[in-house]
Amino acid sequence: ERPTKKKNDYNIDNIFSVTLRDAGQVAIIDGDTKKIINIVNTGYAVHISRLSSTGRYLYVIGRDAKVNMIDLWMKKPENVATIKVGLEARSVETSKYKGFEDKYAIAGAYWPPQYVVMDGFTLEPKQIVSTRGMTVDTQEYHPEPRVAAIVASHQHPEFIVNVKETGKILLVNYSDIDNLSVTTIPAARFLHDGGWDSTHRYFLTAANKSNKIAVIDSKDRKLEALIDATEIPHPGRGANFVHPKYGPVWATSALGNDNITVIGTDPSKHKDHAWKVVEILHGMGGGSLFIKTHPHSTNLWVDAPLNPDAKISQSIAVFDINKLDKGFEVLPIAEWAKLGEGPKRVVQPEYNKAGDEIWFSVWNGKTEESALVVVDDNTRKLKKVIKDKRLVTPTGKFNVYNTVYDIY
Ligand code: DHE
Repeated sequence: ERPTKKKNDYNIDNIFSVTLRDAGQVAIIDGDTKKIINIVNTGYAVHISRLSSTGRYLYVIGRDAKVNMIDLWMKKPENVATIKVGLEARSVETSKYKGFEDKYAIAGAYWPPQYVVMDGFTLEPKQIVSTRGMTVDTQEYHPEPRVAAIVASHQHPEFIVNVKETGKILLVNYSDIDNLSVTTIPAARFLHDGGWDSTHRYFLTAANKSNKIAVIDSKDRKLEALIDATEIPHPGRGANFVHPKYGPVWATSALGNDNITVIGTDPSKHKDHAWKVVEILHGMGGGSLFIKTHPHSTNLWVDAPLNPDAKISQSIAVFDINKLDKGFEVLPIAEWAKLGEGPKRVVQPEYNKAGDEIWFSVWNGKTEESALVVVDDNTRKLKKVIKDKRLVTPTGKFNVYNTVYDIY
């Protein structure tokens, strides 16, 4: 009964899926009008959203390992399929390689330790694969290595799967789903989150408690580098920009200190700087989770929602990429939202499709008022506060276009 053509007038490319963590829902928001299109029920303590490669289907994962598939072509986007892939999970992704658009989805579980490759249209499980095995360094058996970040390769029909406790990165080739072939790349223990470099060839991912960034060459299917980064790097998907001195770079912030580690990513034209820490910037403080910029912007935004100082956790730092030595400006995002009591953590910057505005969640307690704050990227001035009693504990936000095309 799914529509055969788009049944609504929404500009799907600029829709945002917003995690409503403690409600177990996502808010589908029209990025042009800033109006809520629908609130869709999802899994418990819902975590992240990813799009199918055509942008039509939205996949959401709950911490209870429930995957919800939402059809953005419907008059009012709603769930069209759902499955539980285990008891606890954090990650979901879709096939993006040419010829496999919208064909497969994958979810990674914390418990049981496994990943599940599914039919992208029905969520029917095609392969359930255990991640149990030996650790990368001591070669000891680990009974419950959790699946952390998963990204879809643009170079081969593969999913790139981080197995946290064993420290191994799996390239799961879905070209022949019945005879699955998996390349195992040793990296470092405690793999967590990560993202692509600007060319979408290299995947940079944090082995967070090892204080390392692993770089995977997804084209040649090998480990390109292991780079030191303190203290507990936490990139989200990281931020790509052209450094005035070092050329193309990718950056991560950290949980344990104020470091923003900047790594050269261009082995062809800036060979000397490739896979080296070219600069360490200093942000507002530790407790940072996410960092973001956009190819059309010269701003680099760094949050710090887990910093113990409320002045810091309720603000955002913004650097000018062309004047990094000048330090950062602090914008009091939570204050702009004019909310009542509560922790009001400012978390996860996300751009609109055009790259001219940036959205922040002001993440308050479950019974307190939260908000989304939209800032004009050019002027760094407040553009809009989105408030609605249905916006309970907003955290992650995923713009359709930027998520489909891995723009960050
Ligand atoms: Fe996340 C991404 C795991 C707590 C918000 N988080 C991820 C990813 C993993 C992960 C493995 C990468 C997924 C991918 O790319 O495929 N997160 C965990 C945890 O294990 C942890 C530390 C504890 C837990 O019990 O879940 C945890 N995460 C949180 C939060 O408390 C956050 C801040 C708020 C919330 O909504 O729960 C949170 N995590 C996020 C967000 C992303 C994420 C917004 C995606 C960021 C992006 O821009 O890609």
